[in-house]
Amino acid sequence: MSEDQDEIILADLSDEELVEQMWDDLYDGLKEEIEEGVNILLERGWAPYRVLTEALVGGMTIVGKDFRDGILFVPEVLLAANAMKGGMFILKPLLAETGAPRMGSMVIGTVKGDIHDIGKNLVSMMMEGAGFEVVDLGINNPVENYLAALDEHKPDILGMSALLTTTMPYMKVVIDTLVEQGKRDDYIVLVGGAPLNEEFGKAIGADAYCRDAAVAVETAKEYVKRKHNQAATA
Ligand code: B1M
Repeated sequence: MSEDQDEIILADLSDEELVEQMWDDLYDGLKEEIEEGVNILLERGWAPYRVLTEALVGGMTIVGKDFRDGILFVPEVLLAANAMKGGMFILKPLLAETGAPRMGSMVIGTVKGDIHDIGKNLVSMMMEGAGFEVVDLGINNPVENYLAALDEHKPDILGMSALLTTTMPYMKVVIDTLVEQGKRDDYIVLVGGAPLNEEFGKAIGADAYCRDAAVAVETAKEYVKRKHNQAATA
């Protein structure tokens, strides 16, 4: 960045200016500045979720547009992702500290061929904050990983993430395998990721498509409640 950038004192900026500066800093992959900005907003009384959505996800949306348009390339986007993760690391314990009662459990992972994990990590963080126990399988998961984790942890929910149009069909491979093995109805299957939509979720046999992490939490709560009610009346 230019020398002007070095002279900016983040703490002197208004909230609005600071958020815009953080979008620039995320774009430039400046992890320390992002961490500083997150801490300043928290000190000013911003709720962790607001910092996450407005300052971090807002910045990543701009990166995504320029990545799509060929203005940014993989190395720059990796730096932006690293800066975003720095900010998320600060927010993670705060989002988890809600003291929410235990709601249920979830195994989640990004599907085979896909290494995008920021959205999945966000979903994991928010689910933990809402009282769910989360087993995160990481990225690039073949069907065998999901099956092994489901057998081991016996969660209420299976969550899958995909960010590429080329990897999202793999979610159907996982669901079809569960059907073949007679295990599909043992789990609530929730799917998410930028290229998905509700129609796709239905077409592959998922219980629900979740647009974002907040929707994932609400959907998970609703389905777990429904499952427990069914068990109680059975
Ligand atoms: Co990637 N990439 N990328 N990338 N990348 C996208 C996805 C893309 C849309 C960019 C673009 O062209 N505009 C495009 C996909 C096009 C398509 O298929 N339609 C793309 C491409 C093409 C690629 C490569 C092929 C580029 C290349 O190599 N030429 C390559 C593929 C690598 C691979 O996976 N095999 C690639 C690589 C990368 C990086 C490694 C550089 C980096 C990932 C770093 C990382 O994740 N650690 C990266 C990034 C950062 C992006 C963008 C810019 C940002 C993704 C992100 O983190 N968003 C992205 C553009 C975009 O999405 N606008 C792009 C922020 C995050 C909070 O949102 O992930 O959508 P999101 O998650 C949301 C919801 O979707 C939902 O909740 C989350 C939180 O609210 N959600 C779930 C997500 N998962 C869920 C699971 C659930 C529920 C909800 O389960 C219950």
